[in-house]
Amino acid sequence: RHKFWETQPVGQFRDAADSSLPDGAIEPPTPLSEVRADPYPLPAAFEWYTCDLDDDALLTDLYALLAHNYVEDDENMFRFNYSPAFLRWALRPPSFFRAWHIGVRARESKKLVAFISGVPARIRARDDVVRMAEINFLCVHKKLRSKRLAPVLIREVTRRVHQENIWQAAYTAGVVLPTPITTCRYWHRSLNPKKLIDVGFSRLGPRMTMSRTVRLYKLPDAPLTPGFRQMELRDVAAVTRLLRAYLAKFVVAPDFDEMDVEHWLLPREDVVDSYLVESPETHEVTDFCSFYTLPSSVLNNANYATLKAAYSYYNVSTKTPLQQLMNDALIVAKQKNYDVFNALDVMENESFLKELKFGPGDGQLHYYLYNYRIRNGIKPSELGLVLL
Ligand code: NHW
Ligand code: EN5
Repeated sequence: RHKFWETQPVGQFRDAADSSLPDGAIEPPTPLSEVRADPYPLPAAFEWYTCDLDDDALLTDLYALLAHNYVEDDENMFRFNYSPAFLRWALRPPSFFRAWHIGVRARESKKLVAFISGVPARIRARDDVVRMAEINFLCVHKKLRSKRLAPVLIREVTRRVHQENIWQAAYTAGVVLPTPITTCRYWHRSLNPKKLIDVGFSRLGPRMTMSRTVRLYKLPDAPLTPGFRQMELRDVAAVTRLLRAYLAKFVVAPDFDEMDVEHWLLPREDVVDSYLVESPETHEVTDFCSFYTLPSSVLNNANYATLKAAYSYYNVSTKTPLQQLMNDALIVAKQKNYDVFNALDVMENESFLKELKFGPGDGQLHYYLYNYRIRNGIKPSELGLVLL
């Protein structure tokens, strides 16, 4: 069934019933001297190419590869369109490894035809903080599909991760592989319902007119919570404290320090937005919310080329009710001209999705760990990790 995945240290479907297997590493690390020293062989027409994201020309090529060949929805109506600035941000967190930005080029033309990446992260599973790689942006050009290139890319990134003495990884996918730790649902909150309907992202509900729909999704012009403002550099310590305390509640979550928070959560225009509530009396930071910007190309539509989507990232409420905080997030996203606000049913998101008029999408997101078993998996509400 899974000729490649059957050979890998991941939860195998056949072990699912066996609850005697312990949590933690599936196989032990091997001595670094035993990690294969040279890259896996590629078909002769191709070569490995370690990408330098400082290089604007490379970044443009990577952007184009993904814009034309990355993830689509099940009806091929939309395709993720990560911006160059987003890719730089996503791939260069604190202590990133350049060797983990792995391209494949055609030997002759030097055209970039495939890619896979990893970034380092500390991820906690129950009480075990583990150094992992977060693997993302696996992509093979449409013309080179089904030739078993993906397993070569995955083996090669694994080898380069092992060379850094890291033996675990986290990744998400829309497809089912052996074996998800949990399966999440995408939810969508219309901000610009007319455009969403025009491009086929959503449909006019039964017994609904366009004007009733527009009214249904209307939002105030400005956030409602007193003290709601953008996060700034001076807030990093306070936000780190809030977030660490909050993420401690989940079974699987990142172990963020101040450097991580500065990188992942300080606002960057059209990449990541973060807001907090500073108490007007005590000036204490009590609540936090964030979203990242990931547009999708609209395929085959005469009127629109892109959909501007915000994706819920990390949110923490200690004083402002989470629903009110997220309503303010919707309001600022609307102000900034996003068409839709997306969220997964992770963390405590279930508590506001229906109330704030999110509807379930047709897509799922499966979460995976490599070489780390979590017996019986977890529920989406026990997951405190959002990958880009
Ligand atoms: S998920 C997004 C993945 N990208 C896309 O969907 C873009 C559009 N599709 C493509 O570019 C986020 C191709 O279809 C891809 C497959 C490249 C997906 N993950 O080359 P073949 C991520 O980036 C398996 C893992 O012939 P292809 C996360 C498939 O099950 N495996 O297929 C990435 C089969 O194996 P099997 C996937 O269509 C996580 C084999 O690939 C997969 O031309 C990576 C077929 O290969 C997927 N999304 O190319 C794992 N899709 O055993 C990281 C298919 O079933 C693991 N496959 O026969 C950890 C590594 C680090 C460890 C460190 C200790
Ligand atoms: C991880 N880094 O399927 C990336 N998106 O629901 C890899 N559907 O946008 C994994 N099909 O439901 C990515 N509209 C896996 C996801 C791939 C992309 C994907 C889904 C998620 C999506 C939309 C459009 C569907 C178009 C036809 C959808 C309904 C919205 C509606 C709004 C009003 C209230 C009810 C719901």
